[in-house]
Amino acid sequence: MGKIIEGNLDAGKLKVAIIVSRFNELVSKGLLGGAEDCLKRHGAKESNLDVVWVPGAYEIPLVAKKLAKDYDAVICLGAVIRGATPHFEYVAGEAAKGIAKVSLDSGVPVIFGILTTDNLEQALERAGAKPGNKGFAAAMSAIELANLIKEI
Ligand code: INI
Repeated sequence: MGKIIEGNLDAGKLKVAIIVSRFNELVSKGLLGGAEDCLKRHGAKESNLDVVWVPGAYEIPLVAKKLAKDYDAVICLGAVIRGATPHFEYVAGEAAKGIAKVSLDSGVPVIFGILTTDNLEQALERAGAKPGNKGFAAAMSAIELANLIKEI
């Protein structure tokens, strides 16, 4: 049998950037708290964690592209809430496409931690109001992927 390759969950040597959207800031702050909690509990050094605020989810890919040059992983956090506007489809779609493109182009894990929900209540539930903070989950993926990429 060949090798089994896995990324470990030790963040001790990782330099991580977290991009956070100010739009729906209450939700974003919950996601950010979850991501920071996860990284620190997995050994990340505070001096190796940088947080970058952007106006909205639409702006995240451009900033991720810049940051991917200098970090082991980039975590993208925000919330796009459907409401009654078609804006939702454009903002969420472009954010998702842009993040995937930056990750593939750079070879750096760029993690999609952007909630797409029908309403604010659902977004808050996933940002710490109920168990299962998606910011924490995004940070777990970042740690595992960054270490996996180093292994391969
Ligand atoms: N940005 C978000 O992060 N979430 C949203 O729900 C949202 N909505 O609904 O419009 C949103 N719009 C702003 C967008 O991300 C840009 O900041 C703006 O269009 C300027 O480019």
